[in-house]
Amino acid sequence: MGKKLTEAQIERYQRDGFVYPIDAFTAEEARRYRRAMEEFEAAHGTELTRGHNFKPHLLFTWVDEIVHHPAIVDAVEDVIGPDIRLFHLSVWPKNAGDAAYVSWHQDATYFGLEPPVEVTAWVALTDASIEAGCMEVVPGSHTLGQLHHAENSEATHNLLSRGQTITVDLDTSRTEFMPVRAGQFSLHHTLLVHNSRPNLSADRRIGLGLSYIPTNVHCTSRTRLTAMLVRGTDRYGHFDDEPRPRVDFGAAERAVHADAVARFRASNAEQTSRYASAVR
Ligand SMILES: O=C(O)CCC(=O)C(=O)O
Repeated sequence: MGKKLTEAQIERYQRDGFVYPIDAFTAEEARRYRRAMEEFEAAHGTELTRGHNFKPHLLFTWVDEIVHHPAIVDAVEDVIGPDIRLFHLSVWPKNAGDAAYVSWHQDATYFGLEPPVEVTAWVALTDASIEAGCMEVVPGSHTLGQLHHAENSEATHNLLSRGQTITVDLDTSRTEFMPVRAGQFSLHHTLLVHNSRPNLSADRRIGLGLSYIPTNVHCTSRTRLTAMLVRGTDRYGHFDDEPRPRVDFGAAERAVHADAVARFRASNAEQTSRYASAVR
């Protein structure tokens, strides 16, 4: 038995590369978080979607609260150990009936993490059913290593920033959907092959993808990245510390966020060209 996961859940993560559903908070708390997000979107006339969806834990105290939620961090500790940094965070919203989707990919592709040890907790702020376009995974694909991806910047409905898609033939005859209810989360391995289809339900589907790494993992980019120490100690110093937000969308918070996102995008671009020259 781990801190949060059962032995069977830990084994499932190791064998299949994912585990779900896991309880974090109540549906009422999920509604509170959703309200905070949508009030911000309405006040600023913007949606926290592609282009505006990176690292909001540096801007909003309510996202910071989720990043540190004991149920989530305990489950993460069960699969990557006690010294944990948050490497990245993306918001994944799909409006009711819109065409947004996510193509088949592996998260590791442009992260440049060495060793490639990273787990994403996908936390649902709304029910993410099969109809609403929850994630779909290829069980066991985290053991295939890094697969070839191609970019498609014209795929405007693809929520991935570079429209990257796996190009090798995939056996998708045995996929599994990962539906989760508001307040629940799933965990998936950085090399797990996954996608998600459009939201055909009558409500918006919103999830937060929290990417955690053990502190020994480093990024191979020349750009030095930021990451938040969430639990334990860091004896390695591979990242600059990200401070926790004190107020929502304050001036200091916006400056920290802009710097962290700029560095993340620069690293991503470096990894993209390195990846392209390595695989061609
Ligand atoms: O939210 C989605 O539909 C996809 C999320 C995803 O690809 C991820 O968290 O890695």
